[in-house]
Amino acid sequence: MSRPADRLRVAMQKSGRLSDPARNLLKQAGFQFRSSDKDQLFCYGDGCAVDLVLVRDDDIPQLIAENVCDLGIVGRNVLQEKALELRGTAHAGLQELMPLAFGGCRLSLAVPNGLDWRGPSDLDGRRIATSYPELLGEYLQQQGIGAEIVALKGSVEIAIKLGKADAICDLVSSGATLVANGLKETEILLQSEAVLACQNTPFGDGRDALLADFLARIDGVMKVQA
Ligand code: PRT
Ligand code: ZN
Repeated sequence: MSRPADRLRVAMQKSGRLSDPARNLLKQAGFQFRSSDKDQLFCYGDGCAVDLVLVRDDDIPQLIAENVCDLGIVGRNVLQEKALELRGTAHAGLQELMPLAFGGCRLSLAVPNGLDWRGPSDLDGRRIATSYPELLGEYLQQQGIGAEIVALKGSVEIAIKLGKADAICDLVSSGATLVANGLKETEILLQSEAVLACQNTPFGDGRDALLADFLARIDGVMKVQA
């Protein structure tokens, strides 16, 4: 896709927890869209210079890092995990522009209910299953804990029952999933919510003014809701 400098391309989740609130936010900010194809993966701005790309949330940071999209609406958990993964590469430089006050959750450590928890150092020499190996790795390093990270794409909460891990590091919102799996939350690594993400350098073309207008409109909606 060629990149016109007079339009902003925003990546957001196609379907999932963040899709409806993200769409509502853009609607309230006065942006309207029409789909270009039956899969509705690309939506053109209707009377505005903002277009949407609808993808899996995990792909959003990379699309921004590679300049395929200018902005993204994504969980801080996904953004920070990818930013750590891209550290030191040609695609480093992702940043959070604005928290959006929906999609709230936390990335936490959890252990079996029966385990007597004294503190993070209890994890020394243990195996921890997670879909966030970078964030967990950084935490373990900061805490000086030598634990093995078992990276899993999903179903992290059953890793202990399956004998693959002694603890997990996963997203928690109500805590019901932990309770259902006989686990207790012990440490919070990251408080997360949906955020606006972009690169940490100006575009250097017409998109800088479009971004300023976009942010002002989103900020206006956030202030009304606060
Ligand atoms: O298909 P795609 O890859 O786009 O979607 P996805 O399935 O990866 O993501 P999705 O829609 O589940 O979540 C998108 C984002 O929503 C996450 O990256 C978080 O930023 C945010 N979010 C908020 C959550 C939760 N709350 C949440 N509770 N994401 C996941 N969960 C899961 C958690 O992983 C665990 O399995 O819900 C379970 C725990 O919930 P409780 O309420 O039982 O504690
Ligand atoms: Zn995902």
